[in-house]
Amino acid sequence: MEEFSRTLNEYFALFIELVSQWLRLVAALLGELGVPEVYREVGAMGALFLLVTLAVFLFILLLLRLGRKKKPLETKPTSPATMEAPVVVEEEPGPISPATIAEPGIVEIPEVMEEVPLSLFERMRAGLSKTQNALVGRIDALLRGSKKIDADLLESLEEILITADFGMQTTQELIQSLQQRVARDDISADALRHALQEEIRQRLKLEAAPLDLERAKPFVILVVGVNGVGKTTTIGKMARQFVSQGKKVVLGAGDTFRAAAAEQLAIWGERSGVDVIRHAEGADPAAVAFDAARAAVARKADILILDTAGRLHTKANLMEEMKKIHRVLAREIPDAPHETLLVLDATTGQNALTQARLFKEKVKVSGLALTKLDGTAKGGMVVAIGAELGLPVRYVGIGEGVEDLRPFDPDLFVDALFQRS
Ligand SMILES: Nc1nc2c(ncn2[C@@H]2O[C@H](COP(=O)(O)OP(=O)(O)OP(=O)(O)O)[C@@H](O)[C@H]2O)c(=O)[nH]1
Ligand SMILES: [Mg+2]
Repeated sequence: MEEFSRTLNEYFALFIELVSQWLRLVAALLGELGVPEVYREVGAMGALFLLVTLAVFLFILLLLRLGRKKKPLETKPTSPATMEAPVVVEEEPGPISPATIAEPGIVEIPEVMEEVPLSLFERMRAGLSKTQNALVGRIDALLRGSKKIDADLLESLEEILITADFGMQTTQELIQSLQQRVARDDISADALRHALQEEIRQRLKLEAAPLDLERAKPFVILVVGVNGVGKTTTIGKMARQFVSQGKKVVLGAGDTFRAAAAEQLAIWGERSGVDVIRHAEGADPAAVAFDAARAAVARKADILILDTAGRLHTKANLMEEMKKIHRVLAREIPDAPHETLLVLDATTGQNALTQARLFKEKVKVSGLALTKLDGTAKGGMVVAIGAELGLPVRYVGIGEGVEDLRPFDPDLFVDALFQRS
């Protein structure tokens, strides 16, 4: 301790010596410059003060620069909330109420997702996690707990399939084919699991023609469905994906029922750099279809996607309106619409199946988009809908990001669903 205070004293004396030398030096310099003696000491003190201030300033600057270099690590987004918040603020256009817009900020999520790249398979798995838990999780628990593959086990399996919304018809078909296999051979639990997986896969592989966008130019997609199923959002995501594939896209805001609907589509259009043809609220949707078809031809678009107002299949006048849109499109572009895409909300389970059946009776639906699969444990309806209606599932929605609308791939779907964690 004594030694320490001695060293401190020495340093202090050295410091005083340095300061007085500095003062003497500067005073002498000022004398050389002809400064009167009374001012020399003050001048030397002032110069010292300036020097110390400069040194402190440079030190602070250095600290700030070091701090800024470290910043990216500290501000790395850690939760979806922190990632989304600034985007919503930037993107949301003033006059539109958030309630009417399909969460505009969400469209930026894929940019965030790119930082943590997920493979298609992982993305599909994540999107199907609720169904996976409720279906495959329960099936695995059942098979683990059973010593024998017998009628009781198949009955429990049947109940699980019904709960996951495979529907009565599809469930019974699946159980019957499993019963036949069990009757034929003495199969193991693993073989039964595999057999079910393959039966499901087979039912998803319909013979329907794939969505061939090259078949016509412009290829016209008419999007229909009841309120709130995700039509406009699906169109926005499709447009963005098509544009990124180098296609020229035109959108038609055929939902003239609400002013905000055209606005919602216009925002998606703006984001993807796509032209949106729109009329005033309350205008005839067939007139929008007409103008959109003309614009798509004139602008040499590859794809025209037409949005429509959500409608109940039970409302005869609305269904008539749809037929008129069909007629107008066909008159302007040969064979248009080339695809009538019925959008269904997967969270509504068997209700969606009923909707599809009724829509199909009224308009020539050629394909389905099943949205919100991420929000339901009833993913079995994907199988039921394909199998019972013979309609191909073109797209599935497994989240709110642009990349979460996926062209439907039966193999990827079944593998993701049955993958053991
Ligand atoms: N989680 C999830 N949400 C989705 C998905 N697809 C659409 N949505 C949400 O569903 C809501 C309704 O979507 P819209 O596109 O406005 O539905 P719409 O069918 O156009 O509705 P109307 O124009 O009123 O008939 C929005 O909040 C979307 O973000 C999906 O795959 N997953
Ligand atoms: Mg809409």
